[in-house]
Amino acid sequence: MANIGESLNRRRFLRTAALAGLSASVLRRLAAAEDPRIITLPFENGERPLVKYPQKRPLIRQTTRPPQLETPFSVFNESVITPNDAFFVRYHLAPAPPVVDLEQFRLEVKGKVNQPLILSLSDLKRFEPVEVVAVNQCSGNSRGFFKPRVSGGQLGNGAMGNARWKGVRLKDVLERAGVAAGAKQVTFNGLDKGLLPTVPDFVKAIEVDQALDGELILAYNMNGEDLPVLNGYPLRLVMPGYFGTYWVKHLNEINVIDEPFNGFWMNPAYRIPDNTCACIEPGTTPRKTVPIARFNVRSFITSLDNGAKVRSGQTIVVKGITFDSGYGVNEVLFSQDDGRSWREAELGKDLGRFSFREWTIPFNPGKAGSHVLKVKATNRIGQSQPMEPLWNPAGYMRNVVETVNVNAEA
Ligand SMILES: Nc1nc2c(c(=O)[nH]1)N[C@H]1C(S)=C(S)[C@@H](COP(=O)(O)O)O[C@H]1N2
Ligand SMILES: [Mo]
Repeated sequence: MANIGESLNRRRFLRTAALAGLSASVLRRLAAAEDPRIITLPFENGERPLVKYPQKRPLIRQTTRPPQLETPFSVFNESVITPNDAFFVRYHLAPAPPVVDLEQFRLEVKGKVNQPLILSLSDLKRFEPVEVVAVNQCSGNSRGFFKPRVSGGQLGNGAMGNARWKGVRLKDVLERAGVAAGAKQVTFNGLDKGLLPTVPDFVKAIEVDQALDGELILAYNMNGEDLPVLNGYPLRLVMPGYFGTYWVKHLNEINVIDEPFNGFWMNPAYRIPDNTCACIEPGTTPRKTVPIARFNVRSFITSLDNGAKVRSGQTIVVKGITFDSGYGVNEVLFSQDDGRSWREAELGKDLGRFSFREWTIPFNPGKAGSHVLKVKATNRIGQSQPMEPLWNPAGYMRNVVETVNVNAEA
């Protein structure tokens, strides 16, 4: 069944690509290969085929047009840095990814600047290079767990990844252009476009102050390699600590503007209830919304799957990951009795405040039977995770204390 569906989707993809006038070599480069395996995400209708795209290992297929791929959760147990070939992929507009010819590629910096710029990738590489290890996470990561369910991609926990990004400071480029007095926001646009002119182009906006804070990077390199095609080749915005929606891929246009930008992908899309929990009573509508912004705190057990078997009376080391928006997680608590008592886990190597951080703790289940494990992180400003899931209509920002059930056997 999966194979038939896959080849149908592939044919449709090829037809779309042909419509968009893509060359045969590009088609070969972007075509997805079938994979007979099915992964079942742990919620209703969670069956997903694995699919292999160029530069990627088999990943969980969420959609085909445009390609949207989720990272199998086991990858997060293998390394704190997510390999490029396992990194998730999110697009809004089909056909994607756009075809990029590096010779022709230019980044334009325009609008309310003293000196508009048109930069090739080699021009950009002459700015001072900088690196940051940072988590990219989709706003809708874990949406499939929402109850009541909400519309949008029914994602498991694999729409996130942690990479070492290298590029140049957005601040340095904007200062070369010279931000004019009265500038308020900066918008970012990539090369991808919808097939029909009625589809709103994917453009994101941030405040000028933020654009100039020195932390945002125009990245051309990911984990020591050129960006994979599906992760934004040749250039993307990296906005550490902020949800992936701002991390515009195939970035070719930066526009400085003097009034608030109100495009579709800032309003009505990608908004959260305007309160500290970004949550409302399930099934209701928020009175006021604001654009989604920084990550909340999350932590996961990665070394044990739900339903795993362990040996009674035997001590093992349980391992996981945690992250926040850059304040830094300074406490990870672990419970093996369904949250009645907690012990502090040991934090692993610090790769920087925007990175995943590993944690470990010895665990002895004691007697045979089922045991409910939980993990809860807190950051330096006291932000933590709720014991019960919070709800909002777009299915964003899930960060409930995660639970893993294990069975101890003699
Ligand atoms: N050009 C472009 N950039 C984009 C998007 C897009 O649709 N087009 N989606 C955004 C969203 S919502 C997310 S979560 C991240 C995902 O990054 P990734 O595909 O490299 O994992 O890309 C962002 N940048
Ligand atoms: Mo996203």
